[in-house]
Amino acid sequence: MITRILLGIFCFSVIAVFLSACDGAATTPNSNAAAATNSATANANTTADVDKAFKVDFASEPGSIQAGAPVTLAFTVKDKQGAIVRDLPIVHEKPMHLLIVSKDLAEFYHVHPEQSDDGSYRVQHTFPNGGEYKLYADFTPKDSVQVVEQIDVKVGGQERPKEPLIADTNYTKTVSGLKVVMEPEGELKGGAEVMLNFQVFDAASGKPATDLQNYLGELAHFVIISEDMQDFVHAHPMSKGEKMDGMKMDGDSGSEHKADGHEHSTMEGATVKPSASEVAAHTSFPRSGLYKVWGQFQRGGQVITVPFTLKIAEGEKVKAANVPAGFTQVTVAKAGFSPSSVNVKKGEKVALAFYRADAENCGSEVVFASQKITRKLPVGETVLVEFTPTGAGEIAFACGMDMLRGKVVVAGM
Ligand SMILES: [Cu+2]
Repeated sequence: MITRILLGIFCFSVIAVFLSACDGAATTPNSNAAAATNSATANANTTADVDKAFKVDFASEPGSIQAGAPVTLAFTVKDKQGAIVRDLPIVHEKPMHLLIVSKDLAEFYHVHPEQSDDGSYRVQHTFPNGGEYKLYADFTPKDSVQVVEQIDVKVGGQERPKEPLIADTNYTKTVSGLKVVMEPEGELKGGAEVMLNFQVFDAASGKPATDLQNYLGELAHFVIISEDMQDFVHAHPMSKGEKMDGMKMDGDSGSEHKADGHEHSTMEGATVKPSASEVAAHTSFPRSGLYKVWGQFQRGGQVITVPFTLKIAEGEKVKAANVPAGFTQVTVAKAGFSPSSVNVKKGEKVALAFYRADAENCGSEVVFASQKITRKLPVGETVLVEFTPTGAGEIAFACGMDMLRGKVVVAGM
């Protein structure tokens, strides 16, 4: 069965001295946004009432999954008309990313289904234990935002005792010789934007680890899941020098993710530069409660998964929209601008009241390029934009990252 999707948003950045000339690589989480946009996937749609543009039929072979026995997990992506969606664009080197997580968040697997002749995406997996698991199938259909489908599965066989989820009091973890120190910057509270800084060290020498390899085209991958498993984020670092407000995303649907976007990555014949030993993730946790964060790094050909558990405090109540008479409210959320198209008559003033209810999207700015209007959109503030169009036609607006898009349609007469 497919459950409701709820995602957070991520804008990731790598801040590291050694990292140069990266050209942007932040993919964000997402989910079933109804609107097909060809913007990058920075925004997740969390509302359950949005029509799904895509659905996923899941099947396992054999049908009953047993602990210790290999099983094939098959995902068939279908569009609104029920037609099978083939040849999903490659994002982070794969057409589909599958995260398999046990209900207690203790087990975590990141695997990659591949397309088979019938159009389904399949991967073999062996669940080590019986019990309940959740599958997150993460893919980005052509001309769509990123989609994350959540699927619950029950695995038969011996169950292990549940591991309690306990918030870390110490953010230093050592896994497979890699010491990772996480330092959150900003308050860990629901809806607030926070920077998660990660420093990596060689555990044996204590020196910064500068021999990280690109894993799926990135220096690090982060998956963040809430205690109730509803919020899911699959995020990647962004390049140095690009800030959240002005960053360009390279996740444009249809475009292949650049595996060699980082200069330190392995270029044939070139000297491999040291990798960055610091990675930063700009994100926000949608709600209060416990979240598990898995950082994935690759070193010496081995993928190292480092888990953290964070306690997110209750956030502040966000002010409601305050729309003056005569203004049309345009809400900025993960699914984009709503409404995304506003009609006016020629000669009439355009009066829009932009309102961003949460930080779970990257829409921190609205830009009307043709009008030379740029406005910051702080969470909970109602921001008014007024201008009088000079002629008929469409006037586009977008978020600062050009991922969320909308338009004003000026009728001829
Ligand atoms: Cu993946």
